[in-house]
Amino acid sequence: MIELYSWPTPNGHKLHIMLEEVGLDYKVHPINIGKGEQFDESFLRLSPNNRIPAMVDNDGPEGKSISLFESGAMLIYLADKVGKFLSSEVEARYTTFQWLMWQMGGVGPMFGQSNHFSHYAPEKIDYAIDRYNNECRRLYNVMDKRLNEVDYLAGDYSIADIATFPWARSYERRGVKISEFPSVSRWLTEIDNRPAVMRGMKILTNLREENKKFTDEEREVLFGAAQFKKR
Ligand SMILES: N[C@@H](CCC(=O)N[C@@H](CS)C(=O)NCC(=O)O)C(=O)O
Repeated sequence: MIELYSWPTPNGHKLHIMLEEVGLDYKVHPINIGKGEQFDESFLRLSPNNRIPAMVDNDGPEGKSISLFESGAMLIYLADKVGKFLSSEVEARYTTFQWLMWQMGGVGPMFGQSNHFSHYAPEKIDYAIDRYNNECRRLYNVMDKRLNEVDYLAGDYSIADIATFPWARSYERRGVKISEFPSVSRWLTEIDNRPAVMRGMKILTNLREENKKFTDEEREVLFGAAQFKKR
C-alpha cells in the first residue's frame, strides 16, 4: 500500500493523477499547509523541505518500505515501479527526464512566483508581476513549439505531462490567453479528458476551494516568519 501525504495544489495533483493512472492501491493523508501541518515533526521526517507531496511505499524494493519527497522523484519511482509513462529505452527515457526537469526547475518555480506576486503578495509590485508573468509566457511558448511537433512533451504521454498539466491548466491566473498557444490548448484538452486525470484532479478538493484567497492565519504560515524558523 502506498501512503501519500498531500494537499490539493498543483504539486499534490501531480501525484493524485499519477496514482490514478497507475492503478496501485493508495491512501491519501491530507497535510493542511495553510494550518502549518508541513512543519509537524512526523511530516518533516518524510519531507525535510517541509513541502507536500511526500510518499511512503510500504511495498518498496526488496519488500522493504521506502519514503520519498520531491514530486519529480516520486513520479519517476512510480513510473519505474509499474513500467508505465517512462520508457526504459535510454534516449526516450532522457527525453522524458529533460521535460520533467524543465517542469520542476522552470514551470513550477516560475508559475509559483507568478501566483505569489499576482495574487498573494500584500503589495502589488509591477516589476515582479511582469517579470514572472513574462517568464510564464516564455514557458508557454516553449511548450507550444514543442507540442506543435509532438503529441506530448516527451513524444508519448509520460510523467513529464503529468507533472506539467496541473500547473499549465490555470493559464488565466497568469494573464495568458490560451488562443495564443493552440498546441498547448489541444494538449490541455486531451489530458483533461483522461478518466484518471479527471479522478485525480478531484482528490482532496473537498478540503480547499481552488484559488481561494488565503486567510491572515494561512498567509502568516505560508509567507510569514513561521516559514523561516530554524528547525
Ligand atoms: N519541488 C517540490 C515543491 C513542492 C511544493 O512547493 N509544495 C507546496 C505546495 S504546491 C508546499 O508544500 N508548500 C508549503 C509551504 O510553502 O510551506 C516538489 O515538486 O515536490
